Amino acid sequence: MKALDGIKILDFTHVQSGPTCTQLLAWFGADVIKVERPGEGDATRKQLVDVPGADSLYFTMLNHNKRSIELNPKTPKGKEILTRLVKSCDVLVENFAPGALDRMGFGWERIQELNPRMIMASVKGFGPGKYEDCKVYENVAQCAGGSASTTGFLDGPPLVTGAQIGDSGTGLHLALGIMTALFQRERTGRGQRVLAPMQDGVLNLCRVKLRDQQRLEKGPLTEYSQHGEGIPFGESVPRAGNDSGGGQPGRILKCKGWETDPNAYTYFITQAAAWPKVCDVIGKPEWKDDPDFATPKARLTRLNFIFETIEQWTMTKTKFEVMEICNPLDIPVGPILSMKEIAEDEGLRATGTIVEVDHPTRGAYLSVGCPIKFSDLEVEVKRSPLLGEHTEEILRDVLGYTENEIHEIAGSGAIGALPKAAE
Ligand code: CAO
Repeated sequence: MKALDGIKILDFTHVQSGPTCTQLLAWFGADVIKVERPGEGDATRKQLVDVPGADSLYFTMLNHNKRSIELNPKTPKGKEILTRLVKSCDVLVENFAPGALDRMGFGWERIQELNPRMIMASVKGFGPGKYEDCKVYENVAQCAGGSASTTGFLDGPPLVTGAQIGDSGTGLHLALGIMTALFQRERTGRGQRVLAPMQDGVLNLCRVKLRDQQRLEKGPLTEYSQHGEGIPFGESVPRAGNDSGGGQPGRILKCKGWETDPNAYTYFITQAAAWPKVCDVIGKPEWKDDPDFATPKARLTRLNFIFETIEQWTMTKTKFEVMEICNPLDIPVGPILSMKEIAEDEGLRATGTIVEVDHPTRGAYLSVGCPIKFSDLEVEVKRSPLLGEHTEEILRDVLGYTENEIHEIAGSGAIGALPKAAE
């Protein structure tokens, strides 16, 4: 028994934002039917290819546990099939460019007519307004949502982050919106539209920076290191390097081996409660009673000097030794883990967050499993579908077409050639 058993998702998503959302729903037990353009499929199948002829990791890592149907809803027969799918599914999820679904003849009004219980969930780059018609990718969302202007160093240009907060972040927002709409439908019997604009999702994740924007209007942001360096603030929240975003000062510090290992660093937080232990560990017990260092307020103007001194200590230890020494003392630190270290991490493998998945054309590959853990819901990560692998099965078992009708459909151009059975 899975939480979303019996829920059918008509998955019109592609690239990253939408597929992350429907992958989560599939992990929670929904039957996710991914509709793909005949002969081509989701463009990511052929992007960043590492094994010639096989679906790319970009595709496989975002489309686990789904079924794939090849379908062109722009043909008359394709429209008939899509109409039947809309009538038999609970949620339609899409992240096409604005207007694409309307051009197919399946806008919100038509969907409601066909199935008033349907939830229609969309990712778009922007919400209603002057940019609503724009096509948007990850980095555009990071820039328009306030992330890039607040990421990077004070003396450098805006930076985008490696975490896909615009795509995967918005996919998460949309999944929460869908679950909420499903819950509401239990009470009202009605479906509704759910929209997760990428700009809004990124801004939601940058909430603390809008907090700081308003604080800045009242005076300098004293916890930002530029304050201690005597650099005046401008009108907007500045880029703050690796400063901690909260009230507990923190920095990334070099560890043993940093000269050759680009990831021999630790994040080190000087949480007020742990300060006396920090002083002992780094060999500065006298700082505990020194008025220049004893209080958080006194430390604020000396953060650069304090962290330089702590770094003299961290440079004598590996990032893992820093963790082993500081953790028992409740000093919050964290090693900078490389993707190689994460891929090999036994703990993440044991919890199923890193999983090895087998695939008929590409062989075994690593993926990120479900990052949310439940006590009463087991998530099994199954490989992504081959293009059109389930076309016949869906036409027959979900929509009730007969074998003869399926062969007729195959000749109509609505589904392309009938796929071979997959392993
Ligand atoms: N059969 C036939 N046609 C299909 C089809 C199918 N199964 N699936 C899609 N198409 C058609 C669409 O109808 C559309 O045609 P028209 O423009 O003629 O109406 C066409 O394919 C292209 O769709 P698109 O504009 O969505 O795709 P794109 O590659 O040009 O743009 C993207 C990609 C991501 C920029 C755009 O979809 C977008 O802005 N989406 C919303 C924001 C978003 O999700 N961005 C994140 C992207 S990364 O996660």
